[in-house]
Amino acid sequence: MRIIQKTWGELSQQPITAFTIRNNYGMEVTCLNYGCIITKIIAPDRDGNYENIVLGFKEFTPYITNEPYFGAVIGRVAGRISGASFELNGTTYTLHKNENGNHLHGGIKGFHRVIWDAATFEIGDETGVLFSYTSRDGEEGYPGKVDVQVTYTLNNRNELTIAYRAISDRDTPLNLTNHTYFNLSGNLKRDILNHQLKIKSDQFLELNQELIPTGMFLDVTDTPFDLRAGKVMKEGIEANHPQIALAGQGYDHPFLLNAHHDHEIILFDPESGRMLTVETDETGVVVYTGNQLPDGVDIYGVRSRKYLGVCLETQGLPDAVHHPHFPSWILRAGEVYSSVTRYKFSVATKADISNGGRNRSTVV
Ligand code: G6D
Repeated sequence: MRIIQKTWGELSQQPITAFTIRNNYGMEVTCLNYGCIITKIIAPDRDGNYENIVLGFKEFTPYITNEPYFGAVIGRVAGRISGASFELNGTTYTLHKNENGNHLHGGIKGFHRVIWDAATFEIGDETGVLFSYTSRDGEEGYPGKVDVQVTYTLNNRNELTIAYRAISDRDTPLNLTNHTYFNLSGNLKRDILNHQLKIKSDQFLELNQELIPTGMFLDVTDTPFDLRAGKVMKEGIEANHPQIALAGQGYDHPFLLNAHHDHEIILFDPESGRMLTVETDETGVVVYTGNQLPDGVDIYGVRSRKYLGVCLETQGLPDAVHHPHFPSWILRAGEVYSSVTRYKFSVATKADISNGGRNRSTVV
């Protein structure tokens, strides 16, 4: 297991460093001290071919604005906050409006667009980077000074763990996620339409025209959102359903998870055999199938287009500050915010997703 770091760019006279963590079997994760952005994940297919399985840019400059939020940690609050304002402890706070008068993904200069301190570590067979950042009181309109830590850890079982930890000196909203787009075909040979996705979820959130939860939990039964037995993405994306249409003909929806750390989210590409199992302690996961990916942008030499990648953004339910019946993500002063999401990369030799990839194996 080893970690290599190199200067990959510069911003505001500060070096941007790329950290490449490589385990004993050839799997690699590359990430930046800017936005904690994951720029590459190199993982094997069923024939042992090690290829990149995430969307990103081949140089730093486009990451400075990063409209698609490729690979980034999102905060203070993932998702949209309706009207870019909320009330807390009798005070109304106004946030930066960066989409249709609403606040999206932490605002104009959210966590995806700041430079984090970084420290590498090797503990046993675990190697990683500890990113830390202090969000000042009033940043993007939020109350409180918040000390945030995000740790990326890779082990020799081809597992990438993202651990989030934060503490604030005042009550403040906090709902963190990672916005990596996965494409298990390898080097973006194909889009994700033939990927299969399985999620242990009986309910999803209805969205309004601005893609903000209405507050209604909808039963997935007999809808394209029933992913409990696994579904080919193309089947769901092409379904005739108002919520699929509203999101730009695809998924962009929060799912309420029935289970935690129990193979609750499985993404599988039958052609390459690559399987990604995501386990989390978070309440939900936003599935976004890249419906709004811009055309023609260079993504590692491939022209970007709809459905080139799928995001599995584990997080609290979006816009919870305006829905008292959603689990709250108000971080109380002095309390510790702690969340873990684990990404397990394997190959399914014979299985398909319906039996949860029980035949899966790691090429290690
Ligand atoms: C679009 O609605 C989607 C979001 O869910 C996504 O995070 C963003 O593009 C990158 O706004």
